[in-house]
Amino acid sequence: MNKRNVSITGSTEFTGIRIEEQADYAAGVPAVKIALQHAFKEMGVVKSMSGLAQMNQKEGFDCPSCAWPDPEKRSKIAEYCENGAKALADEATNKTIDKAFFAKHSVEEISKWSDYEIGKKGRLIEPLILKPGSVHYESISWQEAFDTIAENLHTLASPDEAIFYTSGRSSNEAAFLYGLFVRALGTNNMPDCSNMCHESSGVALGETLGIGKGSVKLEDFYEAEVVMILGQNPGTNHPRMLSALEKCKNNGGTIISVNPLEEAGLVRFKNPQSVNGVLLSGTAIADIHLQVKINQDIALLKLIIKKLKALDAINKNVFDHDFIKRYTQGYENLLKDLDSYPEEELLSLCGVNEKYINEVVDVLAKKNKIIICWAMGLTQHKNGVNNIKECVNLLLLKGSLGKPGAGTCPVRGHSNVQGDRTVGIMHFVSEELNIAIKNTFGFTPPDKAGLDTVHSIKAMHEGKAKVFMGLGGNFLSAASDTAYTAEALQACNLTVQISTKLNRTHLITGKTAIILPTLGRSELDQKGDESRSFTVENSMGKVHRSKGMLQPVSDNLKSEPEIIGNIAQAYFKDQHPVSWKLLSEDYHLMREKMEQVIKGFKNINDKSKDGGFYLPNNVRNLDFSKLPQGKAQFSCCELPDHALKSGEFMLMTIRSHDQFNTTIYGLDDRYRGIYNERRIVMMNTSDMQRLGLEKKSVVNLISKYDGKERKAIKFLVVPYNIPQGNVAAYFPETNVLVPYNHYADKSNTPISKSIVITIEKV
Ligand SMILES: Nc1nc2c(c(=O)[nH]1)N[C@H]1C(S)=C(S)[C@@H](COP(=O)(O)OP(=O)(O)OC[C@H]3O[C@@H](n4cnc5c(=O)[nH]c(N)nc54)[C@H](O)[C@@H]3O)O[C@H]1N2
Ligand SMILES: Nc1nc2c(c(=O)[nH]1)N[C@H]1C(S)=C(S)[C@@H](COP(=O)(O)OP(=O)(O)OC[C@H]3O[C@@H](n4cnc5c(=O)[nH]c(N)nc54)[C@H](O)[C@@H]3O)O[C@H]1N2
Ligand SMILES: [Mo]
Repeated sequence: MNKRNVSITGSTEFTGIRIEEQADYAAGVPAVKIALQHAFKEMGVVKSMSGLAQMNQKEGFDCPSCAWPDPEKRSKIAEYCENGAKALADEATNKTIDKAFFAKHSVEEISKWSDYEIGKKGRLIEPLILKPGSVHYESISWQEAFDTIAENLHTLASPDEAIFYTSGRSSNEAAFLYGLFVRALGTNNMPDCSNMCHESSGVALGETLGIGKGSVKLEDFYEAEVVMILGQNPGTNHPRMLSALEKCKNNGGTIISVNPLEEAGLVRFKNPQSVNGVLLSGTAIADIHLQVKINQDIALLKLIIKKLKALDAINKNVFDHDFIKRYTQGYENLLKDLDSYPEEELLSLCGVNEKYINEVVDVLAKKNKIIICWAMGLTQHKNGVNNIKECVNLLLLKGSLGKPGAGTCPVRGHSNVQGDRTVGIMHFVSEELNIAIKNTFGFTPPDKAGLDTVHSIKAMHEGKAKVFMGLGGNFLSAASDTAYTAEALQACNLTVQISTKLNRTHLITGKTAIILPTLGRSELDQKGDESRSFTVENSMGKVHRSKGMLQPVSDNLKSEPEIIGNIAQAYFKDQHPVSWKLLSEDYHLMREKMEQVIKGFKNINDKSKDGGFYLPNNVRNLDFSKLPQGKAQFSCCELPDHALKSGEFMLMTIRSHDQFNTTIYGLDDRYRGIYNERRIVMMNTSDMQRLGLEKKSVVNLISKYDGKERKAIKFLVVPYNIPQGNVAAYFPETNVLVPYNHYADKSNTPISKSIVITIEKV
C-alpha cells in the first residue's frame, strides 16, 4: 500500500453558511452578472469578452459544459448561459501552476485543501511526475513521460491489467484515437464517465427502442404539446434548455416536472435575452409539479398509466392503438402486469398529491406529441434501467415516437460524452466496430468485454489491474466509495492523468503518477500554419465542428490526440500497422479514417462544418427491425423495494449551482438559497423535529451496507421543501457513503441517488 499520508476528501471545515429563501426564478439579470464576474475574475475582461463571443457560434468552439444542442439560429450576442461562462472561466483562467508550485506544496499538503481551493489554483502547464516514495511532483520532459508510460505498460502480464478511463469532454478525434490505441494494446478496459451517468439510459433505450440515444431534435421542443421532465435540474445543469422550454410554453405546450425538489429553473425562467426576461416577470415554466419521493418514479408512472388505461377503456382514443399494433410488442403483458398493482399502493409509495396526478393524466389523455426528458434523478438507482423503460412504456402507449414534437430525451451530461461512445469509448464489444477497425487499420481488436467503472475499481483494488490512465476527469472523486476507490488507485504501479486542471485524482495516486497537461476546448490548437478543429456530438445526435480560439495558457501544452499518439508511438515504436504520430497530428486524416470505421460518419470532413449533421437514428424513422419481432418493446418493470426502517432516510447526492461535477466553481447554491457552504444536508422540517434537529445543526451521515459502515462527517442541516424521509446533499462530498458494490441492474451505474442513511447529531 501507498505510504503517502494524503486526505481523500480534503478539508471538512465549514465556510460560513447563509440560508435565504429559495429563488422563484432562474437566470435573469443576476445570471448575466454572475457569469461575467466569474469570467472577468479568471480571464480578465478582454479574454472573457472574446471567449464568450465565440462560444457555441458556428465558427467558434463548443461550450465545455453540458451537451445541450445549439439552436439553428444562434444569438449573435450571447449563445451561452451562466454555467457555460463559469465553465469557460474555469478552463481558460490565466492562473497557472508549475513545478515551483509543486516543489513548495507536497501532494500530502494539497490533499488537505478543499476541492474548491484545489481547483482555483490554475491550469497545469508542464508534464509532471510523482516518483515512488516522493510526495512532490517534479517536472519531466514529454518524451520521458511517454517512455515511462510505455515501459510500465510493457511490464504488464496482460493488457487487461491496464485501465483506460475517459471523461466526456474529449473530442471525437481524441476519443477515437484513444479507443484505437487501447484496442491495439489488446484490451477493452475502457470505463467512462457514462458508466456513472447515462448508462442506464443507453441500456434501457437500446433494449426497448434499438438505439441507446434519445430520439428528439431541438426543434421538437417547439412543437411538443407536453414535455415531462423527470429527475433533472435544467436551471443549473442545462440552462439553455430553459429557452427551448420557454418556446414550447409560448407555443401552447404544457410542462410537467417530476422531482422531489421544486427546482427554480422549472418554476420560472427569465430569459436574459428577452425584454420579458429582463424587465418583466419572465415565463412560468412547469405547469404541474409532481413532488415524487426519491426513486418512486416507477410507482408514479404506473399510476399515471393505469389511470390513462381506465380512460382508454371508455374512450378508446387515449392510447394510440394503431401505433401499438403496428410498432410494438408486449402490450397485453403490460396491461396484465399493471393489474397486479393496486392504485392506493402506488399512490402511497410515490407520495404525490392525487389531485396533481389527475391533472397530469387529463393532459396526457388528450395529447400525443409528448417528449419525456430525464437525467440523473432516474439513472442513478438500483432500478435505473427500469425507470427509463417505464418512461418508454408511456411514450409507446401514446404513440409519441417518430413524429415531430415527440420522443425520448435523455439529457446528457458532459459536452461530448455521447460522441465519445459513438466513436468507440466502451467497455463492451461491438463486433461491427471491430470488423471496421480490422478492415481500416489492419489489426484485430480484442473480442473479450472489458471492465466498466465499478469493475475497474474492484480490479485495481484486488491487484488485478496495475496501470490506470484517465483521459480527463477526476476518477477518485467522481466514482463511488471514495475510500475504496482511493485504495484501488493507490494499489496501482502507475496512474496517469491527461488533464487541464489539478484535481484530487492527481493526489491520490499509484506508486508513480504522471500528469500530462493538455489544451482546453477553448484554446487555439495550432500546428504549423493550421489552426486545427475537431468534432463533437451533442445530446441530440448532431455532430459538428469546434475550434478553439483563445491563446493557450502555455506553449508547452499538447492536444489530447497528440498526447495519445505519442504514448502509442512510445509503446509500439514502429512495430504496428497504425502510423500513430501521423494520425494524431492530422485530424483531417483521422476523420477520413473515422468515416471508414464509424457508422454515419461518411463525409464528416465536409458535413461537420457549418452547424453539422445528424447521425442516423432508427427511432426517428420508426425502424425497429433490430429488435425481437422487429418491434419496439413494452417492459414490465418491478417496483423498487425501499422499505426504510425507522430512523433511515433516502439520500440523493446532487449538484449545487456552483459546480461542474467535481469542479467546484464557488460555494453558493443560489437557486436553492444556500450560500457559502457545501457541507449541508437538505431535510424536511418534520423529520428535523423528529430527530431533534434545528436549522444549521451539525450532523454526520452514515450508510451501512453489507455490514460495513461508511460515514460522511460534519454537515449542516438545512430545512427544505423535500418529501419526508428524503434528504439531499452534494456530491462529491457524499461519495464516501456510496458502496462500490451497489449499482444499477444491467447498467452498473452507482446508486448515487438512493443511498439509505441514518443521521447522527454531533
Ligand atoms: N452547471 C453544471 N452543468 C452540468 C453538470 C454540473 O455539474 N454543473 N454536470 C453535467 C453532467 S455530467 C450531468 S450527468 C448532468 C446532470 O444533470 P442533473 O441530472 O440535472 O443533475 P443532478 O444535480 O444530479 O440532478 C438530479 C435532479 O434529479 C432530482 N432527483 C434525484 N433523485 C430523484 C428521483 O428519484 N426521482 C426524480 N424524479 N428526481 C430525482 C434531483 O432533485 C435533481 O433535481 O448535468 C451536466 N451539466
Ligand atoms: N455521488 C455522485 N457521484 C457522481 C454523480 C452524482 O450525481 N452523484 N454524477 C456522476 C456523473 S453524471 C459523472 S458524468 C461523473 C463525472 O466524472 P468525471 O468526468 O470523471 O469528472 P469531472 O469532474 O467532470 O472531471 C473534471 C476534470 O476533468 C479535467 N478536464 C476538464 N476539461 C478537460 C479537457 O478538455 N481535457 C482533459 N483531458 N481534461 C479535462 C480537469 O482536470 C477536471 O479536474 O461523476 C459521477 N459521480
Ligand atoms: Mo454525467
